[in-house]
Amino acid sequence: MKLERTPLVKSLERRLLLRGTLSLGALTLLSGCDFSDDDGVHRFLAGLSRWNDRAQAALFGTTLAPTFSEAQAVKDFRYNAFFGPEDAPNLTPADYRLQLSGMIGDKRPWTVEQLYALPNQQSQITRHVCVEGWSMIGKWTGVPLRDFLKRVDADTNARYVAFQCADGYYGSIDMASALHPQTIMAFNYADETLPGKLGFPFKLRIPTKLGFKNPKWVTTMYVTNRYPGDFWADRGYNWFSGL
Ligand SMILES: Nc1nc2c(c(=O)[nH]1)N[C@H]1C(S)=C(S)[C@@H](COP(=O)(O)O)O[C@H]1N2
Ligand SMILES: [Mo]
Repeated sequence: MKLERTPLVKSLERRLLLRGTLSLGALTLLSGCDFSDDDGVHRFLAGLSRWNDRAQAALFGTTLAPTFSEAQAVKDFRYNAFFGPEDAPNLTPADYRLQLSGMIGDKRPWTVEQLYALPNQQSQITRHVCVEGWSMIGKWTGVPLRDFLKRVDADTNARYVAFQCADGYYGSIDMASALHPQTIMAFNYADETLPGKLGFPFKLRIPTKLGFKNPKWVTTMYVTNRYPGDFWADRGYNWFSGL
């Protein structure tokens, strides 16, 4: 098949390559669509948008988690961890430091005060879904992880961003999920400082993923190309667990 390299074809191919997923040639084989002209590409895109959002996410990485109104958010959010609330870590600002390691240019540790002073903090009212069979809508506020990664000069071409927590929990996400606009380091819940049981001084809030992919009490963040492991994925759950 001959590929006409029209601007539309070029832009689609660029997106596919950026996502590191498929070449247009491979997509042609998979979809059976003819991309030899703009008409073919348009037909494919129209079919795709009728098909499902997940496929678009794979292609364009722009799937947003649904958002809700203030009235739908609960004030007292449910606690969950692999232990009871009485054993939840109680991190104190005087002693806390967020440690950075791996493929990060500026590895200076962060105090709570420095984290909480970060600019461009954003609120989201989203649904947290736990695999154990409950979900809840809440309001979290914090800084986009992608802002923070840029600020500390993280290598955003690396594959993973990983987290270690004060309770021994650990997790990791792919770089595309880390750079997603709704992935935030959440410092507040319901307009108040994040309470101890919900992860003080911060939790990763990733509304495009299941609850267990939202680590609380984060003490170390690192960037790596080597699979870092993940508490629940290492116990049989799907590692990606998201949109
Ligand atoms: N450090 C840490 N983070 C964690 C967990 C945990 O046990 N330890 N549990 C995960 C799971 S399974 C869920 S559902 C959510 C619960 O967050 P919540 O207490 O804010 O509801 O935290 C996630 N993050
Ligand atoms: Mo969960």
